[in-house]
Amino acid sequence: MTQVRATTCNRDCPDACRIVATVQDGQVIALAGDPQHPITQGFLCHRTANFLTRQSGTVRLTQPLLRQPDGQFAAIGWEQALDLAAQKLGEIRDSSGGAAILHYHSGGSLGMIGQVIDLFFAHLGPVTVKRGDICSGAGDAAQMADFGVEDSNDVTDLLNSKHILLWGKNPAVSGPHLLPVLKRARQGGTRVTLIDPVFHKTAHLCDSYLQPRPGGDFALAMAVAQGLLAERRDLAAELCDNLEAFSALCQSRSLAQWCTDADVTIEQAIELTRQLLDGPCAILVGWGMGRRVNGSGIVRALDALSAISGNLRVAGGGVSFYFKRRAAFVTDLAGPGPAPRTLSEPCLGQEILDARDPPIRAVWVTAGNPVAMLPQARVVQQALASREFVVVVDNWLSDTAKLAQLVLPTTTLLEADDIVGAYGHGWLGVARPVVEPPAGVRSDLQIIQALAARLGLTEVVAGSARQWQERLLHPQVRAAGVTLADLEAGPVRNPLAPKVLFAEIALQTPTAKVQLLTTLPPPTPKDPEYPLQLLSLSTEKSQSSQWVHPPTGPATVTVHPQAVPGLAEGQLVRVESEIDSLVAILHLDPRQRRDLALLPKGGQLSDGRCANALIRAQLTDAGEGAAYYDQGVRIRPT
Ligand SMILES: Nc1nc2c(c(=O)[nH]1)N[C@H]1C(S)=C(S)[C@@H](COP(=O)(O)OP(=O)(O)OC[C@H]3O[C@@H](n4cnc5c(=O)[nH]c(N)nc54)[C@H](O)[C@@H]3O)O[C@H]1N2
Ligand SMILES: Nc1nc2c(c(=O)[nH]1)N[C@H]1C(S)=C(S)[C@@H](COP(=O)(O)OP(=O)(O)OC[C@H]3O[C@@H](n4cnc5c(=O)[nH]c(N)nc54)[C@H](O)[C@@H]3O)O[C@H]1N2
Ligand SMILES: [Mo]
Repeated sequence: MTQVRATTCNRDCPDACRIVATVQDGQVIALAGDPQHPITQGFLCHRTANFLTRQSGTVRLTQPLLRQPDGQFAAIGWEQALDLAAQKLGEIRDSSGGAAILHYHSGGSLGMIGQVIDLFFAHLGPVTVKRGDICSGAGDAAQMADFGVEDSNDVTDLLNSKHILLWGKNPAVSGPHLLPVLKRARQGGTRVTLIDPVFHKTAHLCDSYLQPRPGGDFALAMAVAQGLLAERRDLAAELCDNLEAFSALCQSRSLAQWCTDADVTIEQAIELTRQLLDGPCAILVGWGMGRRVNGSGIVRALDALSAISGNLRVAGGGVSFYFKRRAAFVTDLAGPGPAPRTLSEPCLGQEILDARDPPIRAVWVTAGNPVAMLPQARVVQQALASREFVVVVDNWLSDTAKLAQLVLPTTTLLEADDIVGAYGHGWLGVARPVVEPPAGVRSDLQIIQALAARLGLTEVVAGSARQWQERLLHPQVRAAGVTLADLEAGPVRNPLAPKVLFAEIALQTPTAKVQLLTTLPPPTPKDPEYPLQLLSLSTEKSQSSQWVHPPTGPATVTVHPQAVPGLAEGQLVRVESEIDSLVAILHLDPRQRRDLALLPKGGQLSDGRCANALIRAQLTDAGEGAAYYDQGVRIRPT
């Protein structure tokens, strides 16, 4: 018998789509996007449309695995696995304290029930956790500093824009459900401009395209701000603090100098100024741009452009970086106290190695593949491989799972029972299993509850998935008339989400004014030995390290032909950084800048495709992010 069942995608993606699955005899046979969902609009991205390769493919884990004395994994039963985990964690906590256990929780699932896992570890210890945010830390810090609140105008408000600046953003790959909105806006006469050092697919649906130097956006913003201040100074004074210091910063170089620094023409900067003055003009800030040593400074500069041009509080304007995906949910499940210690996420490998009194003895990894995805992959690998007890809860044998003592197989996005918000729009959804997980697979909640039962913490995490969903739906959302049953019936827009952010909500800074930045961020690092900047960016073929088809053979490195004189398309090359190198297939693309080398994000170390093996752990200027994209490399023949 064939049935159609709906769920919400829980991946780390701005779109949080509603998926319609066709199920036959307990197997999912087809996946599609829900045509009724206002954002999903009936289509799925490549990686989710093709998820069945992972759902029932050979990568899928269906039994707990325990490392044996000979170094190999052997399948074991759940009772044995959980007894061992409870015994080891209990023993380490009792003898060395909770600080000796690190719980690393990343973005494999954005379901809100993930908080219950954190709650368990808070009661077990509290234990050591990460601090900082490799994904959006720099931009989050920027928006919090400037506005005291981080949220966006409704996506459909873009239909009110006269101009849209896609600033360092590639929605065609990283969040394709923005594209229908952009297309509709263009049909209504909106002009869309892309500002991105990398030429990519999204450029094809824009009216104009600027290709600044990577990290040159700060200089470009200063050039634009000069023109805006000349026109809108009085308005800026009303809305913003620090106007004098900000103007002095903008005037510290000439227009020509800023443009040279950004590697754009003066005409291009003037055209952007014109668009911001000819509002409403929306700035959509990509997440990628913040992953630089000046990333937070760049986002602050873009915030300033929106504010001083008068676009911040108006329909069709705004400077959107993030939608408050957790706003409809309870996020303060109280543990018994703060973490005894935090480790910086961008530097996690070294921080684990350096931790003392107590050292990190055990690591529990939830929904993350830190070996492949954190900077300095080999150090992360070495740090984890040298711990006494590493447990990875995942549904495939990732680079990180490969070095664990114990691997616990868990559910996929098609088996999730959870509640989800989105960071690219304001709609909420529930994830309901469209099929039962295979025998031998347990959800994160089941795993943590079974562990809690062995460690005397049953009560702390008790409750079915649905009970937790009820508990986690925010009382204010209920007060606004939205229930869990409503979410189960179909997508619901978060009733608390603003349509035009600062027209409805006051700025949350101490003076209720925009805090303009007053200092220059650090310069982009340059090393003449490694002249190409490595950008390892999202690809439609994978979600971080979760590839549709696990790739084999060398990765492809893309560069401008003149960046590698004498080297030919398709030849094998060595991509070298100051810390490591990898072999790749050369692809020449004359549309790219001459100072860039592009690798896909998400390659695994064990496949020889991991960009993070080359990337030194460096912090962003604020927010404790990872400056993934400020790594110099060079390319040599093999
Ligand atoms: N298919 C797919 N989709 C994904 C993901 C994936 O791995 N695969 N990952 C998900 C995750 S984890 C996240 S956080 C989101 C967002 O994922 P991101 O990959 O951060 O996506 P974008 O926000 O589009 O930002 C990337 C863009 O920033 C640009 N950029 C980099 N440096 C600069 C710079 O100095 N200046 C300017 N102007 N631009 C710059 C890059 O060229 C790129 O086009 O997407 C999610 N969606
Ligand atoms: N070089 C480079 N590195 C980057 C980036 C980059 O652009 N370039 N981007 C960075 C960004 S933006 C991010 S957000 C991070 C992402 O880094 P990670 O969050 O580590 O990304 P994934 O590789 O997707 O790992 C998530 C894991 O969770 C598993 N998983 C899926 N569902 C579940 C579940 O329900 N339960 C459990 N327990 N596990 C589950 C998946 O199988 C997967 O192995 O990577 C960062 N790393
Ligand atoms: Mo991310």
